[in-house]
Amino acid sequence: MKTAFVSGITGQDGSYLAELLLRKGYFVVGLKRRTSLICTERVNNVYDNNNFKMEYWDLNDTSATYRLLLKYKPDEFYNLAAQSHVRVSFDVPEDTILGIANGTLRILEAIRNVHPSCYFYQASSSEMFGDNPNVPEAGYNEESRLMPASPYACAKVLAHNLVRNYRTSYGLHASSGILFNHESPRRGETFVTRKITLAAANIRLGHQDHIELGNLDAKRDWGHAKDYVEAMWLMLQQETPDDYVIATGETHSVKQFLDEVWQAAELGDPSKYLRINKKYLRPHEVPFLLGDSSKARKVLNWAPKYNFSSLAKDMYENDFNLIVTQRGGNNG
Ligand code: NDP
Ligand code: GDR
Repeated sequence: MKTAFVSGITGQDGSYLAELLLRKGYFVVGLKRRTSLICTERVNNVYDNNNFKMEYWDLNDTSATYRLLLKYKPDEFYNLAAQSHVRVSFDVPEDTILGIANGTLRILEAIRNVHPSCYFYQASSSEMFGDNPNVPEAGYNEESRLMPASPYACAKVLAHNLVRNYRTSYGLHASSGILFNHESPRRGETFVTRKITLAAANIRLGHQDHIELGNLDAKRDWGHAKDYVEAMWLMLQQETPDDYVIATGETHSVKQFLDEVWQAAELGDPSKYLRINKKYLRPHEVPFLLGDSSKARKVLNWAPKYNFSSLAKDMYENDFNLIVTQRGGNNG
């Protein structure tokens, strides 16, 4: 039985990845930082599984990293932990950069020193491409120029380069998945897609009367997290470590996502419910992201099952059912 470490276990991707690995017969060790409130809701499905164990750990804790590597000697380490909110990274740049960049370095050093046979996955991000004015026609690929536009993206670039460096310098099996935006019913509530699906469900059920958003023109290549964790696993099943872009190859604006969800909710014209609030604008925006995942499709034989519409529908329907269960509805 293989053992896998998943950092960021309480997050969107960590929870889907844990479920996938358990289905594949792994023993999964979820690495969780201490929080004042219990926030294990996303892993409720796996918590009591005999092949699942939660351990306290933090990106900033060197001794815990060494101790746990020596205790379990995992076959695979998926590093998903991060302060992952781009706008918030402008408010807490040091925390974001120390966690993502130093934290990744800390894991790579520990693997190199005490358990070099462990395969390593790094959660790199499409945000690394930033505000490059010259987007390739087919979208960004593994060789595209990185022009990070936030403290978060700068940290991800450093971590991404460290992974490549440890791979070439020390022969570690270390791969980076350059994942474009991926969403799901488990997406954090302050990311724009989930904010929109939650608002639509609350408005439909009479619990809310408007939604406040920032920049509606930004375009993103949005996929489903369930499809994307499959790609993470595939990367660590390859003989040779490498970097891969994971994306759908379609881009849509925030406004288009809003329209799609409003249509699913049968709420009519979204502008009747919309207020623009400057507090959601960023000091520096990434206006356009589109990914070219042809390498992953060819080498990993990976392809997404969800598209833009089925993603929006899945998220809206889940939020509608969630709110009916939690709060009931006045007109649903
Ligand atoms: P989430 O924000 O949902 O989850 C982040 C996880 O990291 C949470 O479990 C969080 O714990 C944990 N974490 C944060 N800080 C620390 C710390 N100092 N020590 C230990 N754990 C910590 O992110 P996603 O699941 O969406 O993303 C997973 C990874 O993929 C992240 O690294 C993200 O940057 C990256 N990524 C995400 C993309 C996306 O579209 N979702 C696209 C590309 C990359 P807690 O629950 O306590 O906050
Ligand atoms: P992003 O996701 O920054 O792409 O990072 P987010 O959903 O936060 O923003 C997407 C776009 O929507 C615009 N926007 C708003 N965003 C938020 N959060 N709230 C709003 O009210 C709002 N209104 C408009 C933003 O300006 C932006 O252009 C996500 C994270 O998961 C990262 O960790 C990951 O690396 C990248 O995706 C790929």
